[in-house]
Amino acid sequence: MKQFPADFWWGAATSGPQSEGRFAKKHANMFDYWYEVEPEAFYNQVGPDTASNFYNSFREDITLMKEIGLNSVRTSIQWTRLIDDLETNTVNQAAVDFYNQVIDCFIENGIRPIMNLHHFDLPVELYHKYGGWESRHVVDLYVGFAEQAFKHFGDRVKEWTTHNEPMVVVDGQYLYQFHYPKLVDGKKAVQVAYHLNLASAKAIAKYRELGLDKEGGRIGTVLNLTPTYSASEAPDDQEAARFAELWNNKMFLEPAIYGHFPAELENVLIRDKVIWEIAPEDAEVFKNNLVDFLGVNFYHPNRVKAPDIAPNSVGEWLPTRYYDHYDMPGRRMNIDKGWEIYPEAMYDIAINIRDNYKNIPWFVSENGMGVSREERFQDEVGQIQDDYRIDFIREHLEYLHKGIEEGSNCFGYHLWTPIDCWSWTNAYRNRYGFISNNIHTQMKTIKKSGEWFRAVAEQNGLT
Ligand code: BGP
Repeated sequence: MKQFPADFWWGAATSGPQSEGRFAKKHANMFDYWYEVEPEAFYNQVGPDTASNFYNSFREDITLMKEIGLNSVRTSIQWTRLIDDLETNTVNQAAVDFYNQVIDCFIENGIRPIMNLHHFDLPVELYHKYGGWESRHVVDLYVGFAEQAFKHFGDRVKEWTTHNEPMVVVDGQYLYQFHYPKLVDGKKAVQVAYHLNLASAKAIAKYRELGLDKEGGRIGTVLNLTPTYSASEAPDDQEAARFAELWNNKMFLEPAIYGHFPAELENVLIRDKVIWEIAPEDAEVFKNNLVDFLGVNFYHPNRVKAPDIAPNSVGEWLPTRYYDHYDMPGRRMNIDKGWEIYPEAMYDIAINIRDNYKNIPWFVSENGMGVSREERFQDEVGQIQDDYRIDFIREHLEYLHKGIEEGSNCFGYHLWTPIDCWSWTNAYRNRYGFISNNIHTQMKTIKKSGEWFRAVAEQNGLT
């Protein structure tokens, strides 16, 4: 038996925009809007309007989550739902009532609610008016939203996270065109990365100003800590990996945990004339507002090699002038999603945090396997026999366990996701849940992995 630490979080994660549906929501977020103007950008033209209907079915959904043994669940509070006036940050009473009921329902069912504040769901008005995260003003508006969330729900929600995968906003919106508005603008990308970091630090400051940390509350952030592996030992590949690690991971990790940006990264950005604009007081804000804990989303490793082009041979500044992706021959793949499967990385992450990031308390805030057309794995009574998911989770937990045994301070594991939910442009193509969701009938059924996970949670370990 591989035993996990006492009080280990066995859970799953979702987000407001991916589960609730747009019901009774006053504002549109970036995705709501994008779907309105370009529905064909979404798989099968399925948008976020219904999602998994959590707004209407949260009681039944939470009962199912309890049934599969989850002791903790992360979701997010939607800025576009909670706030009525985006400039003055007045709250919407129906939203306050809704989130109160959700939080109370989780607690009544013995599930610890972890609330995130921003999961790619900026109000689109703030993009159109100010350029969204390009603007310092939007940082302050976000802190105002965070303050309202803390004030209304901080008495019962004891763990908060400021962002989910902020790097995806930088990549998707400003570099690689997979999220609206699909820009390619390195300079803006750099500024947005800075502001997202600043927003996190300022929200943490607000949390502490309200004294919620003194009432047993903790605040952190969720990063997609995708470890970088170099294609070879050759110096130019090693150099590429070094920059990829700085750009993709350390740009968010170091401010969160050390209160400043990596000097090496700043030097490159200065040299390339794309360095962010700052205000003199920011350094203190970063220094004084470190995270209490870290959430780590891990799906696949990032393998890189030296780029084919010379860094100075291209016009527009893009971080990929310093590295290229590398498809390792013989790698194990989840073909449906197109991601490499590499559970060993779980151990590497654990040791990296132990040795380089103060051994800060952390949890796996997302891990999972997206599989399409899962109906093909239904048995005669209609239950999805997702043995591949069980194997996937087990292997990742084994490597995580090894890291914990060697002293890494990990306190939980959350699968993406409790109930199959809507996922950005992929909509419902890839299913990740312990519980399946028929999007035509909204009928929800526990998969084999849900039953398996319940046993793991009960035993607090793997047999
Ligand atoms: C993560 C996001 C989640 C979820 C997941 C699966 O990066 O934090 O919100 O979407 O990826 O992604 P997809 O459905 O695109 O396979």
